[in-house]
Amino acid sequence: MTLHERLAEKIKSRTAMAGIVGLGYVGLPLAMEFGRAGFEVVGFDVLEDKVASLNQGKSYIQDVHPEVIEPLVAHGRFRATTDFSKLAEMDTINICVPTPLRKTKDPDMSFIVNSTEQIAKYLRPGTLVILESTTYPGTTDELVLPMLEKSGLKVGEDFFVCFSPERVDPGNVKYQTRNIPKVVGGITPACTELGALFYQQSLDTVVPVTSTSVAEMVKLLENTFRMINIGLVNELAMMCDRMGINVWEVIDAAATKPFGFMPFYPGPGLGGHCIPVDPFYLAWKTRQQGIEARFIDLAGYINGQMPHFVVDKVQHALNEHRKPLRDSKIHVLGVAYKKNIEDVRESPALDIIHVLRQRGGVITYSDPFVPHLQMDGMAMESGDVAAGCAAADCVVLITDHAAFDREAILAASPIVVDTRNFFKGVQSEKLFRL
Ligand code: SAJ
Repeated sequence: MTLHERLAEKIKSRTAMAGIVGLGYVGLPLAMEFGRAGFEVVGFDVLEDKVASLNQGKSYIQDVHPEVIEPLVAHGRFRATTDFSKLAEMDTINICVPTPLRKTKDPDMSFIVNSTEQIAKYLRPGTLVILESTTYPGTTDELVLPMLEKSGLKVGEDFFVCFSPERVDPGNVKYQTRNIPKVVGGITPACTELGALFYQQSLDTVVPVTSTSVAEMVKLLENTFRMINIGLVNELAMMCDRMGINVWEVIDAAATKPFGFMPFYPGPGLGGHCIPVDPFYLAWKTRQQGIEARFIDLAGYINGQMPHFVVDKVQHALNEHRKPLRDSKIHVLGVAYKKNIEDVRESPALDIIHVLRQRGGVITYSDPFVPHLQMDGMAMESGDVAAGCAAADCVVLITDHAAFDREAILAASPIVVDTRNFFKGVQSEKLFRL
């Protein structure tokens, strides 16, 4: 029996030991799906406290509920460790670590490199390694594979390597890890076959593609598509503002077109750790090939302008009420990067607060998902919505959390700048829309 056949048998019988490196919003839900499918799963992370809480059956990921993780831990189906030597016992290893951008918009590959170094140290014949972290096309072939081949093992025969993009949408109740189609591409056909077979044991739909680069590019197309279309509607919003046209009404009416159109909406800027980041992995790589990713650069510029556009809108609203921005009290509603979640990474609210302060604004905020906010060396606490609005000279709604009460906010506020069309259909002198 070849190593390929033996691994296939272990996967089909679910006796393969499944390792996951990186237990965040991607790795932990994946570990749960592998565990629920019957695999014994070992999660690897560098953070002791995360490992300790997971081994007590506690989850720190909003989409992983106690009733899922507790039984898996209790029945020994899932355990977490900081001991990377245990990688030597794994038959499959998924790498689910962050791929941030540096301030220079260059990729920070350190998490992938450190994880791969650990895997290379303990790599055994017959192991399947799958990179899931979003990255530039070529990473798996050019960076990960050479590090693993230092072991002397031959890919496609002794061990197997794939790339499979993560498509986790935190907080999305309809689409969770199990029912989101999973694209997977291997270094060799045997790698792709084993990668697809592995995911087929736990996930509803698997989409094999012919190479790791195709799989890497699929993810970048998905998120670049979003980022550029958001940039388009943000530019449209600035045009409509100048022409006195309600951009929200324009988009809603355009969205009635039953084919060939997909609505995107203007906003205060682009937040999160995917959309503002992923396209610049592609831009960085194509620049090395002598191709400028002009759509990406332009959309990045436009999206980056939105926080300033919002601050100008606040200044205009105050001006209409004969108030300078300097020393005015501004109450910010919502600081998370999108509604109904607690993540503030890359949130445009942080940029807006920073610029408002630079222009002399005195800032308070309310966000039911973000009780504390630390920025510019200052610690802020989320305050009561009605009280914050009533005490302010101007309220600016940045994140349209469902928990916010439209009527109560409008009643309490002297002026409201609405960056999300949260007050759709409401007519009021107090309201200023993007
Ligand atoms: N945004 C707009 N206008 C829009 C849509 C989004 O301004 O029309 C803003 C959001 O407010 C946010 C940022 O863009 O600040 C990103 O929003 P997002 O809806 O794209 O949410 P993310 O960052 O959580 O993106 C994730 C991505 N998932 C993965 O990468 C696996 C993305 O591919 C999904 O399409 C997206 O969730 C989703 O659809 O929710």
